[in-house]
Amino acid sequence: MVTGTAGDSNDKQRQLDSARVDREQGYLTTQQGVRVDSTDDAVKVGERGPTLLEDFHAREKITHFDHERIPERVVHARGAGAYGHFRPYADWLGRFTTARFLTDPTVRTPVFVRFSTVAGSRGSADTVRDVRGFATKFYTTEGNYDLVGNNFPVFFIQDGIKFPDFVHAVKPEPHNEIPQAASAHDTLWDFVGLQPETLHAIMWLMSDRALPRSYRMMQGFGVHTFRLIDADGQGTFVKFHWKPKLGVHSLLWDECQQIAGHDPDFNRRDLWDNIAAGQFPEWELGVQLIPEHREFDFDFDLLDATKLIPEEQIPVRPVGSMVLDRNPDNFFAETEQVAFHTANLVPGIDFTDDPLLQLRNFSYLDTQLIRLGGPNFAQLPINRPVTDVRNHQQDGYGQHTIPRGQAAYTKNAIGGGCPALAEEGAFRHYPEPLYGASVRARAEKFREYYRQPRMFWRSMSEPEADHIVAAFAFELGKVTRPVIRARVVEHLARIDADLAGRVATELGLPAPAVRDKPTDATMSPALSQLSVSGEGIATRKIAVLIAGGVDAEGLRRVRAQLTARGAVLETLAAHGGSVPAQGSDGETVTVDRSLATVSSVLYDGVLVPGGRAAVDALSGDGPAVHFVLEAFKHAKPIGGFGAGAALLRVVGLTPELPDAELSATNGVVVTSAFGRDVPGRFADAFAEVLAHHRVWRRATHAVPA
Ligand code: HDD
Repeated sequence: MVTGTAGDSNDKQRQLDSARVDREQGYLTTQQGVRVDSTDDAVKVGERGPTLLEDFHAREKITHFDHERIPERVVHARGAGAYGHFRPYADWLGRFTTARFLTDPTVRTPVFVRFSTVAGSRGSADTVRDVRGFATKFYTTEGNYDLVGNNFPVFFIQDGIKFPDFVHAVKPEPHNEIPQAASAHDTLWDFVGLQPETLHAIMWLMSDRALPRSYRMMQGFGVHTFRLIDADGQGTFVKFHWKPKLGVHSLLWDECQQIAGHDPDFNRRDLWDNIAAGQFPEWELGVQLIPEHREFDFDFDLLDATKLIPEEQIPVRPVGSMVLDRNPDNFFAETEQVAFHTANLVPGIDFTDDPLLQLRNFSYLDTQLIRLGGPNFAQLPINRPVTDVRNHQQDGYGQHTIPRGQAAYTKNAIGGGCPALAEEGAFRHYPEPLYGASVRARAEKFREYYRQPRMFWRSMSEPEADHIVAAFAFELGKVTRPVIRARVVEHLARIDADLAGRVATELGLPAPAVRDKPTDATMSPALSQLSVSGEGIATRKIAVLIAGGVDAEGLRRVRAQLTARGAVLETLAAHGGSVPAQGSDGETVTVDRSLATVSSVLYDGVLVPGGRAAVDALSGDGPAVHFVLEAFKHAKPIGGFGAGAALLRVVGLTPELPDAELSATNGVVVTSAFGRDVPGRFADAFAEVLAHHRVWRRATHAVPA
C-alpha cells in the first residue's frame, strides 16, 4: 500500500481532462447550450392548463431521462473502478516480450481497473458468494492492453461454448428470477453435478476466496495461458498473477450475509474510501513462464482453464507494481462505460488456443456493441487509448471524431497512401503452425476433473477447510431436489473421502462409497490464503465503543499508536454528536457513528476503552454488548483497557486478571491500566492479533450472537 495524494499527472488523465465538465459552476443550459431560467414548471396553457409540446426544455429533459439506462453487463454487472498506474521493477522480462510497459522501468503506464461480482445484477450486494472480476486496462504507449482476469486462477468450464449454459445455471432462475446474486439454488448445482469440469472452480467458490474482505485484499489471475513474444518472434507461455500488498483476507459467511443488509456497498465503499483517504492499494504483477518446449510436461493441458500451474512447480516471478490512486469522477461515464476485451493486445503478448479464451475473444467486442450502443464505443473517454487512432473505420452511432481526408480506404493514392502501414511497432500474430481436421471435440487430457480440486482441498489450513465444508452444507442445503445434492456429494467423494463424508454428515446423507481411492496427494501450500496474508494492520477498521465518562487520555494514547500503524479507528456510541470524557474539565470525545447505524460486521476489530461510568453504561446497553460478542464470534481481535477490560470479563470473554497485567489470550487483549498508564505493549499486542486478521483457534460455536 502506498500513501499519498491522487496521482493524476499522466497521459490518460490529461486526455480525460478535455472530457470533464464541472457541474459545480456556470449556468444550467439545454443540451444545445441555451440558458434555462426555470426547470420546476413545464410551459402550459394557463397555470392549470395542459402542458405544451413547444416546451423544448421539458421535452428534452424527459426524453433524455427516458433513455438514461443501458443494458447492464450480462455478467459482472456490479462493479467498482479506479485509476492508477503500473511500472515494471526492471527490464528482465525484455528477454521474453517486446511489450514495453512490462519491460521498461522508466515507463509508468496509466491503468483503469474494474472489480466486480459476476452473477448479481447492478444493484445487488457486494458481499455475496461469488468470483470477483479483476479487469485491468493498461493505456500503453503501444495501444490499450486489457488483462481481463478474476480472483480465482481457474474457471468453471473448459470451452467458451458452455459459457451461456453456465451463466444461465448460476443466474437467477428464469421462471421467477430468484435468487438474486446467489449460487445456492437448484440450477447451478444441477449444472455442477452433470459437468464435473466445474469442480475445481467450485472448490474455490466454496472457499474463503469467494468472500473477500476487500477488493484491495484479493489476488488476481489472468487465468488462461497466454503467450509472450520476444524480439525474434519466439513465444513463451505465460500465466499472469496479481498479488495484493495488504495480503489476502476474507469475511466469514455469516458476516457476508449481514453486511449485505447493513452495507450492500461494502466492497465498493472500502475501495472508494481508502483511495479518497490517500491509502492507495497496491498489487505486484507476477508471471509464471513456461518455455514452449515444456508445453506437454504437465499432467494437465496448458490450454485447460480449469487447471492451474502450482507455484511450487513454476514459481511466480515478480515483474512490477500497480497502484490505484484516483477514484472516478462519474460512475456511469467511467466505471459503467469502460469496455474490456481479451483481444485488446499490444505487440509482445498473444493468445493461445485455449478454447475458453478463443470464444472470449469473440464475446467481449460483441457484447459491447449492444451494451454501449454501436461500433464507436472505443471513442468513449474511458476507452480511448493514449496513442493515435487513425483508420478507415467510419460512421456509425456516436461518431465523436471528425476524420478528415477524402480517401477512406487502403490502398489509396488520393490521401498520399495514408494512414501508412507500419513496419515498426505493429502487432504481428504469432505464426503458430496449425493443422488438423475440424472437429467438435475436446482433447483427451482435458477429461480429468478431480486431481486439482483434491490438491486445493488438501492445501487448505484447518479453518479454510472447515469453511469449505460449511459452504457446501449451506449451498446444497438450499437445493430442493435430493438427487442433485446426492450427485454433487458423489463427485466430492472422488475428490476426497473426508470432504465428502463431512459434507454428507452436514446434509444428513449417508457417506458416499469411495469408488477409486486416489493415490496422488499433491499439495500446493501457495493455495492457502494464509500463505499470502501480508503484514501489518494498515487500513484495518477498528470500532471503539464509547459512552459518557470514557477514558479520553487512554484512548488518545492507544489511538495514536494504532493510527501510526495505519489502522482506522471509529468511535461508536448510543447516540451521535459527542460524549463527555472522564473527569469534569468539559472535555468531550467526538462520536463518529451512532451504534444504530453500524454493526460489528463492518469492522475488523473492537476496542473498549476504560472509564467506569462509560463502561457501566455500555454494560447495560444490549446493542453494545451484542456488538462485542458478535465480533468475538467472528474471531476478531477484541481489546479493552481499564474498566473496558472489566466489561470484557463481565461478558465472559476474558478470565479474571490481576491488576495492571497485560493479557492476550484467545485474541482478547486486556490491561487493567488506564489513562496515561496504558502500556505501549497493549497497542502492540492488539496490533499483532489484528495483523493475523482473525483468531481462528478461538472456540466460538457457543457464543450467543
Ligand atoms: Fe468474461 C465480462 C472475466 C470467461 C464473456 N469477464 C467479464 C469481466 C471480467 C471477466 C472480469 C468484467 C469486465 C468489466 O469489468 O467490464 N470472463 C472472465 C474470466 C473468464 C471469463 C477471468 C475465464 C477465464 N467471459 C468468459 C467467457 C465468455 C465471457 C468464456 C464468453 C464466451 N465476460 C463475457 C462478456 C462480458 C464479460 C459477456 C460481460 C460484459 C462484458 O463482457 O463486457 O463478454
